[in-house]
Amino acid sequence: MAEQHSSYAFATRALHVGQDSAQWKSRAVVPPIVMATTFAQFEPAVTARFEYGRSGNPTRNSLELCMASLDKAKHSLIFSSGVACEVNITHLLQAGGHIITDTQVYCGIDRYFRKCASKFDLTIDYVDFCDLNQVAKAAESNLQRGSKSGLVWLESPTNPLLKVTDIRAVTSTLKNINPNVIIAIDNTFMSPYFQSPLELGVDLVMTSITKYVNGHSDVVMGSISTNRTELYDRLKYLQNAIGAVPSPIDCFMVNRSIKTLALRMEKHQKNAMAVALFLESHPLVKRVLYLGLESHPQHQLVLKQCKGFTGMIAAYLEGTLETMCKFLSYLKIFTLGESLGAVESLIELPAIMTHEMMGQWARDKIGISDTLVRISIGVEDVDDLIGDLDQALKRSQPTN
Ligand code: P1T
Repeated sequence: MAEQHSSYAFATRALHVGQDSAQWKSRAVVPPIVMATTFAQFEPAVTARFEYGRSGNPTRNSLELCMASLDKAKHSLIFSSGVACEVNITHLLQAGGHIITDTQVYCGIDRYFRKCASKFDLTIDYVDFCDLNQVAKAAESNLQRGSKSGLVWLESPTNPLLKVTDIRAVTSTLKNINPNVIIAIDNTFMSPYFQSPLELGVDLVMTSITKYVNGHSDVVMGSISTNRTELYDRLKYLQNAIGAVPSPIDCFMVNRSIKTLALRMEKHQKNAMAVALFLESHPLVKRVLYLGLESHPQHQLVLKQCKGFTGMIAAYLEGTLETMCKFLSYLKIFTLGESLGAVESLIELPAIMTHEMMGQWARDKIGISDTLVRISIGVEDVDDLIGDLDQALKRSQPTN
């Protein structure tokens, strides 16, 4: 399938776009792993297509075409991690530039903004993207500073508390105030299967491919998709200049995984819905956050702007940090570990694992307490998952 935006549906595009066997002399049905770091030129500066592995690679190109199609974008670039995408996007700014992001932005993204980008005299405003007045105020202060090309970094839903931004409302508020502002969104939790932010006014969609898109806990990678060719050209230049490119083997792995993205996302969601309902009715669970539950504060917004609820759950349990540690140690199927979006179910305690680096004060401010667990629901048999959670909850009670 040569064209990126065929009339075919998601699952068909995931299987075929960029994977066309006619592009290879061998007519290989699977994109080959092209390990060459350099490509022979016909004469000086006359190439078949690729010249050097940092600036482009055939195995990577297959994935870029596929990811662009799934994100409904003209262009996509694949990087060596999700964070590498953030670094390259931040390099679109001039020194002295201005970033607006959410108070709940994933701390691994915020670490680069706060600890590294700030060294280049970039300032960061934290707002609650659910409050359009705050958004407008930050955009105006960005303009007053003379910063014409500020960057806005959205994340919806957020990691780990699943706060949802009204993407259309925020992008139109921002663009009305400053049409030059660059709006990027972290689409990692939804994947292109459940959310298409380019249709909602966003300029750049970043995805940590490490999570759902690869989905097998064996590749670290990221992508940026866009319909704005001038931003794509600048990012392609930056990618080559900065050098954070993935290996062809990793691209091969994701070319393979992406074919089952639709299947996996459906199963993640189905399992997660059942687990969320189980947890919500469990006496030892104080509160469950899941996009598919009517009790989620932004469930209606999710129905409006997303195509599904994904596989991520956050839950506040009864007890203390000690109870949580016991509960986690009793689980048999769930793997205690960082990361998410994998075929195997993962569970973690953000306060002392993924979000420890935020510090207690910042965690308390947004509600990441010691008794919050984050669960990434995999594609196992759901009765086994529920049974495992049930036995571990019962055993971890203080009376036992
Ligand atoms: O790990 P990397 O591919 O660089 O992606 C970073 C990243 C970006 N955005 C979101 C929403 C993320 O969750 C992550 C990575 N997160 C974890 C490793 C985690 O356990 O939350």
